[in-house]
Amino acid sequence: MKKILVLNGPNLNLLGTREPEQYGRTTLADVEAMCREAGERLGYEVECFQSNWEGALLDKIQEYGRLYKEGKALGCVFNAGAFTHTSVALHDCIKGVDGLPVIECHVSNVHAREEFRHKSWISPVAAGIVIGFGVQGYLVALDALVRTRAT
Ligand code: CA2
Repeated sequence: MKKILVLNGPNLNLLGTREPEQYGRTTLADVEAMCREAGERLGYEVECFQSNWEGALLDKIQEYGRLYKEGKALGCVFNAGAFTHTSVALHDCIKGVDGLPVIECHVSNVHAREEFRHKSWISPVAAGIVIGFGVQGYLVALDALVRTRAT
């Protein structure tokens, strides 16, 4: 069974615990369970990983770049959190893994928020973008990945 990575960046471990008006009340554990279930229904093994450390996110994307080349992974759904707006390293990494489809996902509509959230270093190297549908966006992104990339 091919793998799909659901990757979450800084502070997303706090999902559902604070700022419910912005991010809702669903916890990251709930989101991860929803993604695993949806993946299974679609015929994929979903691996979920969250880190507050940029380097750990880079390592995980590189690992999936290798799995993708070996035909063992389909792609990645990635909410890079605030690193979205700052990280040239994540941009370079996604570009560098050469082919691994990465769907950028955001819980909130970043374009309806502060101007510093309008810039994304991930968007130019993403296969697609899902923004502003709350935590349901992760499922939309998974579905889109499978619909467009399944072989
Ligand atoms: O809307 C999104 O998914 C974001 O990626 C969430 C990030 C934010 O920096 C991005 O601009 C948009 C924030 C991660 C969640 O941070 C929380 C902080 C407190 C309580 C709950 C979540």
